[in-house]
Formats: sequence, structure tokens, C-alpha cells
Amino acid sequence: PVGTILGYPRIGPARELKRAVEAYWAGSLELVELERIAADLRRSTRARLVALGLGTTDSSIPESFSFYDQVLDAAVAVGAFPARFARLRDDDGAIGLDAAFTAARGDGENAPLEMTKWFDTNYHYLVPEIGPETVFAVSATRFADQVAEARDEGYVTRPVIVGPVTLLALAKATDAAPAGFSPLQRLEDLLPVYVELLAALRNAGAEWVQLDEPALVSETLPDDARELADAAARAYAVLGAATDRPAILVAAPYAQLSPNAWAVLASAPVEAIAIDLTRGAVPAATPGLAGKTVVAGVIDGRNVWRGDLAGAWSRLDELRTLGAGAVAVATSTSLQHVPHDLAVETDLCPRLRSWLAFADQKVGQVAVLARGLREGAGSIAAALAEASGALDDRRGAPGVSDGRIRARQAALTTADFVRAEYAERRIAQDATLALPALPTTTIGSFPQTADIRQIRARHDRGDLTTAEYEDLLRLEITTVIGLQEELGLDVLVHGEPERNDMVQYFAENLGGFAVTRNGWVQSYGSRATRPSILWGDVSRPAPITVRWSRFAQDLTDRPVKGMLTGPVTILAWSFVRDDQPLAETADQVALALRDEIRDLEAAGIGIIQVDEPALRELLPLKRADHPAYLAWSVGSFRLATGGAASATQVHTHLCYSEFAVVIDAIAALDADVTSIEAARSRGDVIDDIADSGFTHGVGPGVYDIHSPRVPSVTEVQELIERATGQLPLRQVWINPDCGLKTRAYPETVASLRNLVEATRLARERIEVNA
Ligand code: THG
Ligand code: ZN
Repeated sequence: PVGTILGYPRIGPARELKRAVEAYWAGSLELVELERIAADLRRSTRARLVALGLGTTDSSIPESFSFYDQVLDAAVAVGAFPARFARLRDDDGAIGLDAAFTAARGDGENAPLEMTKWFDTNYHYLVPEIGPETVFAVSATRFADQVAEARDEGYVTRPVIVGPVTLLALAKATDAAPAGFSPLQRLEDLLPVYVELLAALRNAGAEWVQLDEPALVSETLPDDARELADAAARAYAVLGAATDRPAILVAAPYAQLSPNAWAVLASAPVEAIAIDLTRGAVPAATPGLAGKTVVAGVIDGRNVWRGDLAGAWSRLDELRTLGAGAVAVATSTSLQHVPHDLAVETDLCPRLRSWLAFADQKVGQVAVLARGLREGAGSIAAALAEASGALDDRRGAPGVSDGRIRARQAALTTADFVRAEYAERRIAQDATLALPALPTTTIGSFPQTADIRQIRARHDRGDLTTAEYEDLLRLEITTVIGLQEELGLDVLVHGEPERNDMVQYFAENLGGFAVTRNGWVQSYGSRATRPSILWGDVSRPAPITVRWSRFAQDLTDRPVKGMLTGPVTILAWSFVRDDQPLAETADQVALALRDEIRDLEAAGIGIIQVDEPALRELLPLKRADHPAYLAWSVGSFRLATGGAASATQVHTHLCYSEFAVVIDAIAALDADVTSIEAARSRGDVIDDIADSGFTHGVGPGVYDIHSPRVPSVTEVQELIERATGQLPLRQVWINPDCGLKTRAYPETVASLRNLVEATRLARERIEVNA
């Protein structure tokens, strides 16, 4: 292929796959219907890619469909399936779609596969479980079936499969594995199964296969980079030597390959290597490349900007000096990280739209550059000039750079990032808040019932006036406050019924952001989000949350927490401008939040939570980049909260249990109280907190909100005791793991009742002991 993409969104332009899969799960769609809808989607994707300029029979069309997750697909194909789901295999050992769905979602008795972040993206994959006992064998034929399906329609497509090194690197050891076992130790056993898969693909008509090996660019996986590069050398020696196989394209997206990994791939017996040229420089020339194609990822698969096409073209030019057999153009990553099509976003301001490119537009850009490679620079000069024109227009457009905001940023001093000493704040807060020992609270959101979602939808459609809508919100807040008082919680929340999403809500209310109607991006399985587009300097035209917080506070004598989303999370879950460092953009968001905090304080709100669940998520893949990232991310939080009075208690919430990885950063946030997820690990994270010498308030979650299960009083007591056993009493807060948005009321009320009761018993014991 001269021009290709590493993968295409699979959810469907109107989220057809989500609707079909969820209908199938609900029992309202037959399996054959689900398979038919999926086949239709694959067919229309192929046709679309051809219409956008990719070739029919030159393997430039990737076959990258997945019902749920590409890592799960690879694990299923090679039979890496947990023992607890083994009974779901067919009689011949094959793993069908139902079995795979069950592994992804659990079945009540058996926990699903764990889900975690796919490199530094917002996509979540399922973590395969592999141990010494795992028996690898070809267990599904889907990859080859799809190639054959395409061939019957007249296409030669290129199947995309997670490669063996990455599959093992992303896997975790089974519970049965001995200490010190790493799934990568099973590489030699796994490779024959990949050899078999390759033969089946060849047999189905594939001329090329794409094996995705992003693990080779990462420095944040448990196996170190050298070990992974060494594994790649062994893996591709074996796969390359297979006689009955398609040509192999190894793709290493998401960051720059280390010189070591690059040298390994360049000398491996494979036919092509795809590298991400939007992150890092063109690698060094090497003789191993002479017979290979370098697939240059110059069109960014991660952002929604139309970008600098002329710049991409000159990178392709630069690549000709590498000594490769051929150069092809591609996206830097799969396009699964961007929405399908900009053309349907007719509500976007036309000028902004002219600066953007979603998946289909990016395919078009690849097609342009491919034409340049085939027919010479002259053939695409007009297209390059047009893209440069859009870029120039963007640079000079009003709002992209706002003098007042820039001046405010330039005038910041270190004092703006520092609050009074913690000890001083503690005294001021103890005096004004007068909270009991082990204060109880929740993370912020209360159940988003069908009713609330419907109210919002009716308001969006114009079926409810804003006045009617807001009356209903006030009613909901009144109920939620009443419930919390009745339960006996100490620090209350208003429940956030006015928010569709913790990022989109702020994006809709800040200047510099645009929101889309249909810009869905898969988050995991059938779920998607609609990231906002941060295109300009960030301003806060008016207070955002203040009237809801004040309304709630007026209903009760207990403190009500103000609820904000932090700058890093707002950036992490949006499409961010690419024309200035993230650090600068983060500080602009921080200043808007700083103003919001000042207004909340003025409205009588004494506790303000600034959530940063995505702090860990944006951690760069390269270790060398960690210090700079942690400096600006922590700095933006401190800028947002640095203006708060000593008596104002600043809370934060972080969602993941890898507390240890960023513990120093969390301490540096200097929040007065930090709540974190802890229940799924039965409180193991408490050890890390105690070991770290963390001195501020901390609320390790005492029950898991990710399932409807109601924790018993005893269970909650155990976690409280674990926390109070290891941390000074005055540090400990009692709260659930995370927000209650996805839960229903019956289990929420029952769980919180048990939380309050367990806390009451803990306080009694403390008094007896004192
Ligand atoms: N908000 C945003 N991004 C996020 C999260 C978030 N990224 C990480 C994490 N949380 C992802 N988790 C989810 C959880 C649920 C859903 C999506 C991502 C979800 N989406 C609905 C769906 O697909 O049906 C659509 C929701 C809607 O209508 O807006 O359920 O919290 N920004
Ligand atoms: Zn959370």
C-alpha cells in the first residue's frame, strides 16, 4: 500500500454497533441479526474507505472491526481465556461471541476481565489473563472470516491484529501463576499459534497482515523496554520465517520507538514497519531497511485537527533518506480515537469546522499524500496550499489568542500556586467546619436516573423551557439533600443532576470550547464519549456551578461541597488544541476554575472538590517526560486552587488504584482531602498511603460503586479499621470509591446507610478506646 490508515472507528457513524450489541445483550435482537448488522457495517466501511481514496485491492484497507475490543479479539483468537469462563467454550474448544462477551462483562458469579487504559489514550482494553497453565491454540476464525468476507465483495483487505509481544506485555498473570511469573515468558509457546493464524489469513486471501506492537514504544509497562525489544526480535524471527503467510506490517504507534526497538524491527524478517511520526523524530537510517517499506504515520490519528499537510509531506520527503525500499503514508495510529465524520457536524461554526478533520477527513488527507507519492509533489500542491491556508486562518482567528487571558497568564507568580501551610489551614478549617472524627461524604454525583436523563433530553430538544427544566433540577437537588440528611452523612453534595458529563458540562460553559452533536469516540465496549474540542483561549463568561451549589447549601445546615472538574481531566477528556504546550492550556483552564472557586467561596461554600480522575492517564509513555508532565499537571491544579482561603477545605478525587505510581504528585497537589478508589483492592492502597508519609486528609473508598452489590456493615467496618489502623485518625475520611452516577437509588441508599452505620460503630470503638 502507498497510503493507508492503521485502523478505522468501528462503532458506526450512527453508533449502529452500540445499538445492536446492547439490543443483543438485552435479548431483543437475535445473534444472526447482530452478525448481519456487523457485516453491513464492515461492508459500508470498506466502501467508504474506497470512496475516500484508498485502493480496493492493494491492501490499503484495514480490516479493523471489533465487537468489543481488539485485545480481547486477539486473546480469544489464540485461546488465552480465563479458566473461570472455560465452560463457555464450544465442544471443539472454539470461543464464540457469547463467551467473549461474557469474559468482557462478567456473569454475576465470575468477575469480568479487568479493564484498563490503552497506552496514553482514552480507550480502555480488556486485560488478558495468562499463566503457566494457559494453553494457547487457535480458538476463533473471525480474522480470517472477515478477510474472506471482504474478498467475496471484491476487496483485498489487511487484517489488523494485536501482535504477540504486545498481547503478552498487556496481559496480567493469572491467580494460579507463581510469584515472579510474567506472561512474556510464554512467548515461545504463543508464536506457533500466531504462525497458524497467519497461514489461515493467507489462505483466506490476505496479502498483508498488520500486527500492532505499541508495547514497543512504551516505557510504562512492567516488562522493561529492553526485554520487550528482545522479545520482538525473537517473535519476528519466528513469524518472518513462516513460509505460509501474508506480508507482515509491524505497527508501533503512540510514541517514538527506542533506538534499540527500531534497530530490532529494521533488521527483522518482516516486510514493513509503521512508525508514529507525530511523536518524535524520524529515526536513524539503517541498512536493514533496504528491502522494507516504511509506513510513515504523519497524519495524526489522535486529534481532530486538519493540521499541517505540507509539514507532513516534508516529513515523508525526509524519510527517503532512510534507505528504505519504499515509503508509504499512513495515520500515526488507528483512527478509532476520533469520531467518524465531520460532515454531519452542521452546528459547528463553519470557520472552526474548516480547521478540523475527523476520521473520514483524515483518510482523505492520507489519500492526498499517497497521490503525491505516486504522482509527484506537483499533483497535490493545491491541496497542500489549501490546508496551509486553513492553518493560517486558524492562527489569526479571534478567540484563538485572547490578549487579556495571555496577559493574566504572563503576570502569574509563584505565589499564585501556593496556599498557606497545611497546618495553618487545618486549624482554620477545623474551627469553621467542626466536623466529627471520620467525616462521611460521597464523591459528588448521585444516580442519574432515567427521569433525570429524560428531563435533560427534553430540555435539549426544546420540549421543556429553561425555567421548567431548572425547577425540576431544584426539585431533584432538594430530594438528594433531604436523603443525605436522613442518612446522616456529614458533608453533603448537590448530586450534579444538571451535568451530562463531568467534562462536557464545563466545556459547554467555558469560552474556547466547542461541543459536537455526533462526535462519539469508543471508550470501552459499547460505551462512548463525545469529547469537546478545545480550540481557543479559555475564558469563563459567567459563574458555572455557583447557583446550584448555593441553592443546595441554603437547604441545609450541614456543609455542601462545591464540585468542579480539574484542569488535567478537562484536557484529558477533550480534543485539545495542538498549537501550544498542554501546560499553557491547562493553566488557562485553571484560571477559569480559580475564578469559579472565588465565586463559590463568596456564595458561602466552605468545601470545594476539584476532581482529577485523569491525572494518571496523561502520564507520558516515556519516563524522561514524566517530570515535566507532573510539574505542569500538579501546577495547574495548584493554580486552580491556590486562591482558596485557608478556611476553605479543598478536596480532590482520583479514580484509579495505581496510587503508588503518582503518589508524590498527589501529595504535591496539596489538597486538604483526597478521596481515592480502594475497595476493589480491599484497601491495599492504604499501605501505599501510609508508607508514603502522606499527611493530609484521605478518603480511601470503603465500597466499590462499580457494581450494584450492597456492602455489608461488617465489610465497610473492615476497610475503616484497615485505614484507621494504619493512618492517624484525624487523616481519615469515609466515602464510597467513586461517584454514584451509574448506580440506581435502591442500592445507593442501602450502601450509604451501611457506610454511615459502620462509621458510627467505628466512632464508638474509638471513644471506648480513648
Ligand atoms: N467523561 C468523559 N470521559 C471519560 C469519562 C467520563 N473517560 C474515561 C471514563 N470516564 C470512561 N468511562 C465511561 C463510562 C460510561 C460511558 C462512557 C465512558 C457511557 N457513555 C454513554 C454511552 O456510550 O451510552 C453515553 C453517555 C452520554 O449520553 O453522554 O456510558 O466520565 N468525558
Ligand atoms: Zn472516581
